[in-house]
Amino acid sequence: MAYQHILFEIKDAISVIKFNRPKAMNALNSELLDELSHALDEISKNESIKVLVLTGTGDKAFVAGADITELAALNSLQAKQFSKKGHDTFNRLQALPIPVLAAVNGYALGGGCEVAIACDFIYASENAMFGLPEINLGLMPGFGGTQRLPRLIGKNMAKEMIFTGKMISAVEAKQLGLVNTVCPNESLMEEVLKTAKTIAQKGKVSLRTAKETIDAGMNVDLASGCALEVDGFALCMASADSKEGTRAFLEKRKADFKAGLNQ
Ligand code: CO8
Repeated sequence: MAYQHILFEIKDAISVIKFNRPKAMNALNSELLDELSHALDEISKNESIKVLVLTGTGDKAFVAGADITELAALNSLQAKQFSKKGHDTFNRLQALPIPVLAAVNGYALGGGCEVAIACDFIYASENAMFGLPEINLGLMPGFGGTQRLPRLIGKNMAKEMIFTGKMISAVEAKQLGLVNTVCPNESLMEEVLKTAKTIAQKGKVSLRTAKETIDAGMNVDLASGCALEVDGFALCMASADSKEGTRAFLEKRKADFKAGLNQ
């Protein structure tokens, strides 16, 4: 597929997807969501990719939301379909069997904030701003914000952000646990890629199983979550990665995790 609205690169086991509609602050239109979905298909099929990074082109916006020009022309049924398309895409992003990191390099508003919080964690530049301003349009979040944000920062802080539509800075977002690390604007990608490279050196089976166990565990009670961990741990023990990792420790050398998922 020839991509018009995203840039999609793969280098050294790390894939970077850049939202690329700079004239519209990288706003998400239907075509962009289709392209993102297609890129996620490619990533799922490519065993060599171990980490995905999402960011925006330019230095002003990660993504400034759903495309309001497209949104304004929709009737209720079409809006439902558009919302469903966003949910399907972001659910697939969240369920990717590899870690997904958001490098938020400016405005992450509405659908932009929602795509960032569907990632495994967020690094933000100092000039990043987060918000769910749909209330200012007479709307409410429609790409997962009412569900993922309260789970991430707690119900009451999420309600304040959603009811007021106010933006918060990267530093405030870090204080809320929305962002892991705030970086100088010019070194954001360097910092994210450094972390992505560290993760890419780990075993694919243990990364996938840890991600699945954490995410599934968040939706169940503690005892059920712990039971998931017991099974996940046993699955990791059956992998060639665990043989390599434990042998490398005993031989006092660095582990070399080469095995793919089909070992
Ligand atoms: N959609 C379309 N175009 C946009 C968007 C957007 N979300 N955001 C910015 N743009 C465009 C502007 O219209 C402008 O275009 P032009 O140059 O042709 O006039 C260009 O980008 C630059 O924007 P500004 O001149 O406004 O730049 P500023 O630096 O002054 O302001 C802001 C930047 C603060 C990001 C400002 O543009 C803004 O507030 N944007 C809208 C933010 C917003 O409300 N986002 C939420 C959108 S709704 C949403 O995300 C719902 C998701 C769920 C949908 C469910 C499906 C039904």
